[in-house]
Amino acid sequence: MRLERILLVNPPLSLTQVYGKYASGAPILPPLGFCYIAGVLLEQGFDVRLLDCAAERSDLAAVERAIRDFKPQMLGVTSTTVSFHCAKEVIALAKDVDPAIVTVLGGAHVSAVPRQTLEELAALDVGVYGEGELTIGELTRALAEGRSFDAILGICYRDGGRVRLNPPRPNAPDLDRFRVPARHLLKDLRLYSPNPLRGFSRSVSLISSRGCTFDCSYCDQSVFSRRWRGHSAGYVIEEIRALKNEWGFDFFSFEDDHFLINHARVAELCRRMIDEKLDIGWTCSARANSFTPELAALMKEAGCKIVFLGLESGSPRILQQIDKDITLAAAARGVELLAAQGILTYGAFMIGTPGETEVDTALTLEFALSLPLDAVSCFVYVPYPGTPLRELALKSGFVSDDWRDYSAHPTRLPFINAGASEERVLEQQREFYRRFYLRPSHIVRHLPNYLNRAFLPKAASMLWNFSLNHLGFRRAVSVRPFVAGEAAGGQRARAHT
Ligand code: B12
Repeated sequence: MRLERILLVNPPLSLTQVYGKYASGAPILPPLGFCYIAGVLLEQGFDVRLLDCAAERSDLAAVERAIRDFKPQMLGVTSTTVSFHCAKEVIALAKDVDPAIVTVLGGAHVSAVPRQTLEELAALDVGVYGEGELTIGELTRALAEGRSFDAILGICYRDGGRVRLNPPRPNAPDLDRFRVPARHLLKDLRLYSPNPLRGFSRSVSLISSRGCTFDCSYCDQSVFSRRWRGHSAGYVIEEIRALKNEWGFDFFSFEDDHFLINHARVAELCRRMIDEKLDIGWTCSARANSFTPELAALMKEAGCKIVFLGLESGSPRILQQIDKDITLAAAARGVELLAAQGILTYGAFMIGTPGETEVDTALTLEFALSLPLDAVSCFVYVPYPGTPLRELALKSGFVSDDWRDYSAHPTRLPFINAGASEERVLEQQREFYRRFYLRPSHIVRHLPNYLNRAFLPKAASMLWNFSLNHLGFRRAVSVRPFVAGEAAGGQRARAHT
């Protein structure tokens, strides 16, 4: 076929759909994986357009306009499980507008359940599962040359009336071979909001490594597997330098699952940031027991301001059940060590896991209150497909088969333990936030951050929403509508590490 124009669409998913009533403090980040894919396609010489509906606040009508104006021969869509229902709409729409468009879906959801995804979505021609760069290159070449797809690793596709699942593609051993993501295709990098701290003006996200070697059973590693690969320090420094010099970014958010897997690499990166006087701020996610005092001190000197820690639970029994491979004492030591260095800590917790009792949940709140954490998230457990813990969830209670229930802060829980009540779990979540954030000591300590001029409007909106959610006004007021053109973002909220 003649393959010249490729439209890439990140589906229209609003922050409210992802974060429910906690949307006002939630971040919008660039779809980096998609930008890597776009980079490969540009390098191959295709005319590529990228529509990030989530950030641009575009709806299906905008997707339809883009298809009619640009007339792509291929539509690429990215999706997690949370955005899968929107991806379905985009793909079905594209086929309605032009049945000849080849539709391709990549990302976390199709990577976890490739065959099921094609079976659920008749308008989808090809699912790319796992790392996408090499696969999309081969797929486009096969399409352009009219070759069959049967030798392309890492895809699931329709062959006549049958769905075929080809074997997985091994991850590329050398990450540095990939070009930096084609962020320039995004409409406006200012639409994205990893929040800069006081003293910084513009922030941006980047990935310095892929995969994680730990076995946390709630975590979906379908894309990159439980193997780890890192970019070299030189590659990362060059990416930072370009983002700083060409775009003016001064705050960098490393979105790696676990930034500290290879200490030598992090130490080299930090030393180069210091020696080359990059003068930047940055943040990363890591396991709480992965720091040494020396490394934390070096990170601080290199500009590290916040570390996100997936602490998950205060119940030793639950920690063991989710294969977190950490003790409470070790987790606490990590938080204290970072706090002693003056690095802010953000702890992500999770409640409502399979078999969890009220005592376990109470232990989690107590643990959070006992630590010198600067901010927290309390997520309700979601049984993402492809995760080992989902198997236990299926045996322990109700598991929703409607993907629309799978969001960061669901209002209709996708998993409820047998005998537990949805209302009670959500009440425990509200209590968690109330007890953590309304402590006078916490408010006093963080007052200077809330008085930061750049953060003030956001803090006001978060405070307003917090009052609605936690002081009982919510029933009188509907959830904030999704307003086109509205600026969004704020403090980070996630539970990956
Ligand atoms: C950064 C991040 C975020 C950011 C922003 C995400 C974004 N805009 O991309 C924030 C903090 C906002 C976020 C929010 C959430 N996240 Co998140 N996030 C991540 C994280 C840590 C990195 C994403 C990334 O940039 N990866 C690097 C790139 C290179 O990988 P990639 O995006 O997967 O893309 C590759 C392939 O998937 C493929 N590909 C992707 N799209 C396409 C499209 C085509 C056409 C093709 C051919 C290929 C292709 O090729 C790419 C290059 O190899 C991942 C974990 C991870 N390591 O990926 C979790 C992850 C994606 N998040 C996850 C979750 C659960 C969430 C939340 C629900 C979490 C929460 N509790 O808050 C929300 C929902 C957000 C949403 N809109 O769906 C899960 C998804 C699981 C699932 N089955 O859906 C992951 C996998 C974490 C985990 N291990 O469980 N997240």
